[in-house]
Amino acid sequence: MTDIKAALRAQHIETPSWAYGNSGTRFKVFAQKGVPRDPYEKLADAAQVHAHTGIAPTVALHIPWDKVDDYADLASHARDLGVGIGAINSNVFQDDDYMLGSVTHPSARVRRKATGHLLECVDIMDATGSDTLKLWFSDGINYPGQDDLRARQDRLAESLAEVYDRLGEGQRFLLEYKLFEPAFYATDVPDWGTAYAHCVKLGPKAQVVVDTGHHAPGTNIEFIVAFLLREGKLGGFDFNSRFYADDDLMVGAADPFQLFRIMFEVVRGGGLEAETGVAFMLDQCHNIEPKIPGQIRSVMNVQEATAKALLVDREALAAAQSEGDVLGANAVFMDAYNTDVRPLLAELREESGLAPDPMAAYATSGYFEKIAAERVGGNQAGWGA
Ligand code: LRH
Ligand code: MN
Repeated sequence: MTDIKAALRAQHIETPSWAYGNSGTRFKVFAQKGVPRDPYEKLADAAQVHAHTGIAPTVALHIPWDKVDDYADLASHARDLGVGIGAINSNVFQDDDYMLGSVTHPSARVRRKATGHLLECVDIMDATGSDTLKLWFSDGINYPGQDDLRARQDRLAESLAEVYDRLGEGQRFLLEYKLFEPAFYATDVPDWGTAYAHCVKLGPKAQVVVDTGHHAPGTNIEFIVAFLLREGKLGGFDFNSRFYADDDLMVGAADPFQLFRIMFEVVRGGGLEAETGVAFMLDQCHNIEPKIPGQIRSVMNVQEATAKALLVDREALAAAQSEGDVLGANAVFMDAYNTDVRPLLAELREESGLAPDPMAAYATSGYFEKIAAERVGGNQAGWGA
């Protein structure tokens, strides 16, 4: 049990700055009380998640949603709050110039502009001390014939190579794939294979990020995780859950068993080891639920799935598997999944000087009442879409 506790204490989950702002769908973005008005306040809210869970020490930024005059000052503000700046997310999906694509656009001017933004994000990494750039491209087409699928891959590869060459010592980028939306016929980075192929061509500083909401229904995501880990190309996760499409709901909320199966392949593949460098990031939107408790619950969902994955009796599983004992092997797997790990995690938190129940601790902390009273006026943060 000691190793399991050590692995759980070493767990590191990164929360996204945009989860603390207002979000919604094309139908409505609902405003909530106490929502931050700037990246400084977003960091303060993220620090609450770390304060109560103990395992969320970094925050991913999204540019320009988190644009500030002085990124070094923002990073020192984070340190004062007891957190750090994590991945820098580029945004080449919210400018009118990008209607037909960004780095894949037919126009060289638009491609230049988009690649320029990606390079600016590396400058921001230098200023914040971040080692990870996360690249998601909304690029795609809506109608067959609208553009040349192969030419768009050439354009994408050219831009990625330029960004790759700009990366400094210890820096990397993670290429994110997504099956569809906002493009509804062909997306230029639609699946893990496309992302993987581009990353293999580029080199060791390019890895793949698995957003758990970006697959076709029925996709075996844990297989993709096992494969990418084996190839040393799993750079990280954008954790969330979905019932239908890219719903960005709380990770583990829609399918906790899938999250367990994913975390088992992470554990089995050495993905929890720090040196493997897998970034466990949340990428969610709390459209109707309170933001900070939503993040705390999400961190706890990943922690619970990880604890269950660590409890799988690997020897018994390997023995049953080698004997072809189908039901025996499945039973070993399910025993771990059906184990209530909440007492273990409550004990672990108390041993780390934290309250056993982070949700209750936050609810009685008075923090929400404080920000709801203080954060009046100004523009609440959001996606700015
Ligand atoms: C795209 C995505 C990407 C982010 C955005 C917030 O759907 O998953 O990771 O840039 O959400
Ligand atoms: Mn994502």
